[in-house]
Amino acid sequence: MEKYIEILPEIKRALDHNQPVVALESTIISHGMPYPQNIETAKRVEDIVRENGAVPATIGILGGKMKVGLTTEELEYMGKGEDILKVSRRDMPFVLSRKLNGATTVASTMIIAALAGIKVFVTGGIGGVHRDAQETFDISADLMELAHTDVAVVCAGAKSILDIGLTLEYLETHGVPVIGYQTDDFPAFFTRKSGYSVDYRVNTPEEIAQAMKAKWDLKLQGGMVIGNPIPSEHEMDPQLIDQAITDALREASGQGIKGKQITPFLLSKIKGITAGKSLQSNIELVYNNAKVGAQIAAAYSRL
Ligand code: PSU
Ligand code: MN
Repeated sequence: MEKYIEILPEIKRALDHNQPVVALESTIISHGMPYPQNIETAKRVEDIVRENGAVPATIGILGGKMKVGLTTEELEYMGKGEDILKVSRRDMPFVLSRKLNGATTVASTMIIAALAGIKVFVTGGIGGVHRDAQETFDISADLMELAHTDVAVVCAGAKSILDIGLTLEYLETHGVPVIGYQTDDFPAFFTRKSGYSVDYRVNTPEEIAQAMKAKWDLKLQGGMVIGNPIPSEHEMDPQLIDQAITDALREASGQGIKGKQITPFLLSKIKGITAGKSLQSNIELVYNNAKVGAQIAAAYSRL
């Protein structure tokens, strides 16, 4: 395994001593946000994780090695480099064997976090079932990973570029619990409510940690989705964001954008249409997730 994975000493030490560690993904840095806000955000997220009592572990692949924890130079390269592939589960064997560079999605970050022994992972939003999946079969590998890999994912729900109802159905089929952190409504990323209920509302990090422990004590394989709504003051106007999403989807279909390109394409279009407001909301919701994720990791390590 040493051939493939490199864990920063500080993170290794924390894991060896059962201290809280929070995994962070890198696709959000390389393909989800523009430079330089991507790097500023990634650094601030790490600080917030620390301020809330956990050690941050930003995950990515450089020179064919899975990195658990990135140095400042590596993190900056993730945000600037032109040769950073978007890497999900199916891409990992080749990015490793060809010694390439890659940003990890929710799916591949979960795989690497699990290999390192990290139980909590913070991101912005998970991938899901796309709106026209009946025809395109476009269902993110993130969902399958949540079915199989034992990592809890803190997110602000799923964006309505996806079909949120079908995404929740898929998670139910695969036995993935969907939790609302201090909410009954599954959050819709830019907005606090999607109109779909969560399976369980949980109000404290301690209670989430206890449910994680019960799940894995029982060997109920797989992850958990913790939906943490964007703070109200950073929420977007639902009509504005809906219109932006509709326009972006129309443009994507007009240009024949498909597969792994679709999410980055839509995010960048939506940012343009909303004059940057969506990016600001995106950044704020990740900060909020970092805080809650660190608190959950801290509670889990106390059990
Ligand atoms: N949602 C965002 N920003 C992102 C992503 C999702 O708001 O950057 C990324 C995550 O890394 C997620 C991935 O795992 O997109 C899903 O891509 P796909 O649908 O191609 O599996
Ligand atoms: Mn897809």
